[in-house]
Amino acid sequence: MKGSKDYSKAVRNHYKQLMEHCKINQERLDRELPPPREDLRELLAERGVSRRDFIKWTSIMTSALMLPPIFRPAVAQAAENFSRLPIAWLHFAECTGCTESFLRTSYPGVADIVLETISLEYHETVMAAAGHQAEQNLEKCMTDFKKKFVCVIEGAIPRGLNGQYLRLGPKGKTSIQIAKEVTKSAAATVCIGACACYGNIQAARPNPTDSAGISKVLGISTVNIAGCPPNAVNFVGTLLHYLMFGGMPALDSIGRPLWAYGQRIHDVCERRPHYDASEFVEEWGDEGAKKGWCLYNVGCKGPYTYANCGKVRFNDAVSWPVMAGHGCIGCTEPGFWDTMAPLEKPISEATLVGGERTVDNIGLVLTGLTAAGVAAHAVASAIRHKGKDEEEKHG
Ligand code: FSX
Ligand code: SF4
Ligand code: F3S
Repeated sequence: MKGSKDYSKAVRNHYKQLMEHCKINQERLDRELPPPREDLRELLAERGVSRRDFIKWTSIMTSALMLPPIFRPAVAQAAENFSRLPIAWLHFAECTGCTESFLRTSYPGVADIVLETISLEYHETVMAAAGHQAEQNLEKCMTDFKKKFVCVIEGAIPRGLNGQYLRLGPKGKTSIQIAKEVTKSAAATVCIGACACYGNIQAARPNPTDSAGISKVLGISTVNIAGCPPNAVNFVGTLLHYLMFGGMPALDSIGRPLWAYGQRIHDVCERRPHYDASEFVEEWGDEGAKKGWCLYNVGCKGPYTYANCGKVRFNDAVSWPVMAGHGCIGCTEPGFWDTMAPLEKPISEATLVGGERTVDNIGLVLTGLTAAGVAAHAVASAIRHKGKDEEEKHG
């Protein structure tokens, strides 16, 4: 009994301290950040989102961020402050699907509306400026908000030919040069999508341009919002955390926020009872497909993939790939074009290490590193990234 009382007291103290930390940070941001550009309450009302729906959303985000309900008002305040955080959003080698999926939803939910308020100092897809004027905007952001703005990157960096596969802007700088310059002045770097995180399709075999993700090319820590495209909720939640605590959330060994990527698709999938009962779809449109059976035999890679797609879903939580009837292709995992291929067939047992026979064992082999990383990094919150130079300087 005494042990459990001590435990409850320790938990209460922990959250009390965390709340203090949150208050201090939110007060600091109030002093440091520019005034809000948008009134979130007004915008929500215009879009027909009631106060009640907003409160419900803040409750969902609070629990998704693994915080107790007392943090709900702080989450609401962070959402209202979203338009105060300066962002420079860079585009490299990619399809722009991430931006499209974030900014052009037909039935926007609260997360999409919050995202609409984002203070984009520089964003090549949506800004009106072009050429020299656009470059000046970026330089101004880097000077005015030095170490205060967040650098968001979409797209991989081609390293081949000394970076010359991708030259951008009026001065024709390579993506390597631009990424180095901007990330150095930023408070943190957030990679949006599998391309910026891990190279994705640009880096798929035989990778003729020698493309890779930002962290690998620059040797810096990045927060990786993985997926092709990723879920807007995971991006918004990560920035809410930043606005509450002044740092990024705890990450797994490959830079993904644990609150969003800490669980395996297969373990929270609504088709899992059919997997356990050995009820599988064998071909598209068969009886099993009509009955919503497990998609493993038509290539679902849910057993090897870490993400919250089944929980938060897409398009205002309407659906997600497995619910829509196609298996997960593992788009939140590094190198999935190569490691998860063929995408509509199960991974051959011949490619497995140690001759494992069950899906769960296969999952453990393929995701072993990730799982080990989750444990090792659970406590290591990436508070403001440090560039390699800085790390070297401070030893
Ligand atoms: Fe990559 Fe995003 Fe996939 Fe596309 O920009 S993650 S190819 S959805 O658009 O970077
Ligand atoms: Fe769900 Fe895919 Fe796992 Fe089947 S294999 S239970 S469809 S995640
Ligand atoms: Fe990607 Fe699989 Fe989710 S394909 S979107 S990780 S269900």
